[in-house]
Amino acid sequence: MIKLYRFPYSCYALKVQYLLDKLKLEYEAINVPYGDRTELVEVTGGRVVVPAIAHDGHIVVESRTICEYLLGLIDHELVPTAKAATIWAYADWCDSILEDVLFRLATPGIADKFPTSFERALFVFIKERKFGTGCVEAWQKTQPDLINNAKVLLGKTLESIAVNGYVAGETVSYADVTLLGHLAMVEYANPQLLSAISEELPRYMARVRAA
Ligand SMILES: N[C@@H](CCC(=O)N[C@@H](CS)C(=O)NCC(=O)O)C(=O)O
Repeated sequence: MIKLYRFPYSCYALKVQYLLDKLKLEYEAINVPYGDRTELVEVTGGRVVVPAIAHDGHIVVESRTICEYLLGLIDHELVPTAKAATIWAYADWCDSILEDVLFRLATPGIADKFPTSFERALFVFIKERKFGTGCVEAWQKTQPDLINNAKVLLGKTLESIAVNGYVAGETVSYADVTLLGHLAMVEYANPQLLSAISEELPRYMARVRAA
C-alpha cells in the first residue's frame, strides 16, 4: 500500500493522486494538517512540503520524481515512447510556467478554505515571505488579469483538446494527468474561476477523470 502525504489543494499532490488513480494503484491519502507537519517531517527526514510518498520501505519526494517512480512500477499507456519528450516537456511546462499563474489565481480562494484562522494566517505568511507583503490581497485584486494570463497560456492546449480530446492525442496521457492536477487546484479554490478561463475546462476535467 502506498501512502500519499498531501494538502488537499496542492497541485503537485493532486497530480500524484490522479496518477495513482490512473495507474489503479492502491493508496492511502494522508491529509497533512497545514499547522502540524510532525508526521510528514518524521517520515521524510525533515521536509515540510508535500507531496511525499511512502512505499515498500522507500520514501520518495518531489512530485516529478514521485511520478517517474510510480510510472515505473507497472505497465501503462500514459507515456508512449514516441511521445515521451512531448509529454514530459508539457508536464514540466505545467509545473512551472502554468503553475506560476494558476497558483496566484487560486491562492486567495485556498486561503479562505483553511479550517482554522491560524492555518490561514500561516499560509498567507508563507506566501508573503516569498512574494512580498500584501501579495495575496494583490492577487485577489488582479484576478481578471490572472484569468486573462491563464487564457493566453492555455489557448493552444484548448485548441488541441478541441480536436483530439486530450493534450497529446486521442487517449489520456501523463500530460493530461499533470494538467488536471493544476486545474484541480483552481477548482478547489473556486470552480467558477475555471469556467472564467474557458467553459471547456470543466468538461475536459470530467473526461480525464473518467478516462
Ligand atoms: N517542487 C515540489 C514543489 C512542492 C510544493 O511546492 N508544495 C507546496 C504545496 S503545492 C508546499 O508543500 N508548500 C509548503 C507550504 O505551503 O508551507 C514538487 O514538485 O513536489
